[in-house]
Amino acid sequence: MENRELELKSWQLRQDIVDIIMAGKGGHIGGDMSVLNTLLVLYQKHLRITPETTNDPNRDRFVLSKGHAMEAYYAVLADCGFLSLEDIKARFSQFGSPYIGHPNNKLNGIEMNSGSLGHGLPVCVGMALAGKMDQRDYRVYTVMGDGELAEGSVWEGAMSASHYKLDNLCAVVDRNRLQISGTTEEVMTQDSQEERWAAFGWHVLSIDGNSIDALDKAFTEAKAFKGKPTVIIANTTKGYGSPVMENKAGWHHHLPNAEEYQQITKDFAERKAALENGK
Ligand SMILES: Cc1ncc(C[n+]2csc(CCOP(=O)(O)OP(=O)(O)O)c2C)c(N)n1
Ligand SMILES: [Mg+2]
Repeated sequence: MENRELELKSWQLRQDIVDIIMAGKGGHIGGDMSVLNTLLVLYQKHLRITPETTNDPNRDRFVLSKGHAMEAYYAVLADCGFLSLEDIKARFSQFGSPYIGHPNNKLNGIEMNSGSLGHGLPVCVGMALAGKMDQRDYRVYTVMGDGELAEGSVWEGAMSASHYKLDNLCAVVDRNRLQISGTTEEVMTQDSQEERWAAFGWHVLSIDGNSIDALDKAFTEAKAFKGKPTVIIANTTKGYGSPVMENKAGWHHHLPNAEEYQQITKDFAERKAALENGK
């Protein structure tokens, strides 16, 4: 699929995310919006996995380490045919439903349960190392939040990945500069993530993480780079897509009211129309 088509699709998927959240009466809307384009580009253009190959030992592996962004992951999995959007909307967050607010590996296409932050990268290091030992050519991807990087286990994983020269591993940091209770710089200083990952022996790419073209290029570069794992620092906007929610810590987890819902829907439709009109 061409990147321009993906741009258009992303506005539809943003609406799907908001509709899932409305149906379930709440969700992690801010981090869904910042990570959506990363998931979309990965699933549509780079990850070698289909709904029919989720148990194939040669499949690429993906772990959403910032598991709270599940509504964005549902929208992408449904778009790629792993799950049914209608079914998700009908049962999201209901008692006994498999469609919970974090990744559930009983669902087709979900590699690992997550939600407790700090676990995705260490597990992916194991998967990538196993791939090398078994001489398989699959690749392993994970996406972390920037607040998540306060977890010590992330850095244990980071140092093992470079020690074992896991160039089949690519981590993305959703650098939206907010976490649950404020800015990352207030809660736990982070700058510069680029320097920190380089010091841990990683190949570092720092990009505009809202841009589909930039994400596509970065995943291509990561694949070609040999000898070190790659981290993509995706500089994003929490709540991306509507000023109602952009860069607002209070929208980390939120249920839009009727007025907010209308405005967000209108903003998405306008952004999509502007793209279609070539603006
Ligand atoms: C181990 C652990 N501690 C605390 C939480 C609660 N929690 C859920 S989301 C979140 C903030 C995460 O911020 P960030 O990683 O920046 O995510 P994003 O901004 O992308 O939503 C926290 C603290 C958790 N899920 N796991
Ligand atoms: Mg964040």
